[in-house]
Amino acid sequence: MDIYFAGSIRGGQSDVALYAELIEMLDDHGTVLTEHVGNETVQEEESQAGMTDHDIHEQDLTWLRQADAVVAEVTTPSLGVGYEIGRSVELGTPVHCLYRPDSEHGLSAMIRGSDSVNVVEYDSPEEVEPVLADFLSGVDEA
Ligand code: 6IA
Repeated sequence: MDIYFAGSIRGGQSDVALYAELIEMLDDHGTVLTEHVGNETVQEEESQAGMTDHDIHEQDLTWLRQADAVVAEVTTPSLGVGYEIGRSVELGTPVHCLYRPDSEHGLSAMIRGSDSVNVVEYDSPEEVEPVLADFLSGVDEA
């Protein structure tokens, strides 16, 4: 199963270590297409590789079309993550959003209010592991 993990990059990388933990967890259930989201130096690496914003957008859309499931950590607000969630909904890909309610940022009504998006509130990665396992086994059986 191909899993697209979405997490903030230019929106702010203060949760990057948590993204890396979640990606490691998701690796047990399939192939994570977007492991770079958990890498603190992604911005330097991709500009060194000569990738333009257009290249990044096209590559990410190719992966979104390929993905069987999308998991988005939405606690740090990110335009890119919101856009990816919207595109996934249009593609009909199942989406789980993970949100930590103790955050200083409220969750957008466009995410919490969408019938096509599941929002899971959690405090620690250990707590969310069984929820992700359930979600992904449901996708696998569909
Ligand atoms: O608006 P944001 O940057 O916070 O959007 C983050 C989301 O957009 C992530 O879930 C990624 O899937 C996608 N994304 C944004 N930037 C990149 C990127 N490199 N590489 C791959 N996916 C990305 C940025 C490097 C650039 C500064 C040269």
